Amino acid sequence: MKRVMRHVSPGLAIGLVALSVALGGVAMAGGAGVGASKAAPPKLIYKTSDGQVGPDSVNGELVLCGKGTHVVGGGVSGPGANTNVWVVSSQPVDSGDKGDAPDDAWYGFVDNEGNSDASFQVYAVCARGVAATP
Ligand SMILES: [Ca+2]
Repeated sequence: MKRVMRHVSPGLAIGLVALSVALGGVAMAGGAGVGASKAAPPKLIYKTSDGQVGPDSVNGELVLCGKGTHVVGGGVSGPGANTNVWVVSSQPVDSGDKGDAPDDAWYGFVDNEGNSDASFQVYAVCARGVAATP
């Protein structure tokens, strides 16, 4: 598998979430114009899942957004001091809702090349009140 990021710090993971939320806000704001309805702003819901990965192993965590919501951002946070854990994948995915758009969950996958157990967290920022486009 191809490595996407190296040594992800909690600050970077939070930054990725913030960027995703910001971009989502731009996309939502771009849809509003003259004559747009005064619908309530989307409600953001933050979800996390804790994972463990053993030495010389890989593991992933899936965070589901839930019915009636869409994923608008997410990220992975690893052990900051453990430089042997790599984020392999951090992405929105489809997880069995209607349709196959990758819009209802966030998946994070890590590779531990060290010789001790490590923990990681996967975050999903979900929104109610937004429509997904294919
Ligand atoms: Ca989906």
